[in-house]
Amino acid sequence: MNVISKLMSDGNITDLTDFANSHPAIPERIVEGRRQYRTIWISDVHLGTRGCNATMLIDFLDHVDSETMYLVGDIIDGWRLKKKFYWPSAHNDIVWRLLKRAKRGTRVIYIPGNHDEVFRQFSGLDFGGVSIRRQAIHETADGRRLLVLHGDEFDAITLTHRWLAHVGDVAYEFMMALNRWVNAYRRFFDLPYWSLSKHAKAKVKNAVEFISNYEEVVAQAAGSRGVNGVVCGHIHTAEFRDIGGVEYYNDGDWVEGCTALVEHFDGRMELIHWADEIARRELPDDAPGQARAGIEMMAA
Ligand SMILES: [Mn+2]
Repeated sequence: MNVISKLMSDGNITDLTDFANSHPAIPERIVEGRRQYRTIWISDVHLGTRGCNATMLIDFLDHVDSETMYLVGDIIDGWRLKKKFYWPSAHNDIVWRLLKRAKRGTRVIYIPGNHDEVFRQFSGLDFGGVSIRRQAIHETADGRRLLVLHGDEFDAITLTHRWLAHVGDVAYEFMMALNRWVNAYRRFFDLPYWSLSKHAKAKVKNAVEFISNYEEVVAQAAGSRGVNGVVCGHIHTAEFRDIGGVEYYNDGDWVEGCTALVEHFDGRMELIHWADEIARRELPDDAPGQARAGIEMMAA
């Protein structure tokens, strides 16, 4: 079943339980001893676009498990789907994997973003074991309270729209296409995945200013609500830093960065860069330390 054409044609969301009972095109990998986390946060997957790194996300989902999983928005890119329908079976397989873990008992909380805002109208409801919320408060194992939201709420203040309009949709698309070419080339020569715009963003002064301004505004808003920290996505820049006593976490994206935020069972938080994890996994166990360090540098 193609879950997205079903949703778009008759909006029948109740069939999702049946969908979780069907079979994915890419079979789930049987990984012995999946990594266990207390909580996992992912966002900005942008299913329905060519930019989405579905292969990497499927690999991630088949290697990890958690008691709770937050989908922090822009999981499905409704904007682009409306313009041009693009839905490869790998994207269906991701939805299947997410619904499957809800069915297996993971508490899945979906906080729609601006690209999947069509789901915001279902806030407060539960479908196929997935709770849809506008935002959430997460309590860590050691009792810290974290506000979880997508983050587009702050666009008006941080002028994201103006910044994005300036950079332009077309330029971004071009960059993503270039990113795919660079990485196809790198794969051919057995080089690890490398994010083009991650490097470009770090070089462009305006982008750096915009990002730090955004982070401060979000942290300040969270602080005024009396929580210890905030988890968001939206700007595709994974980060963890203390801003005026408020923990700011951004779980990044699965377009280029391929990152997830996790909470360990003792409440410790960690940002996981999945491309690095794959590079590490593919290294033979007896590889000399120097080669290992080299790969980590390239993947950084
Ligand atoms: Mn967004």
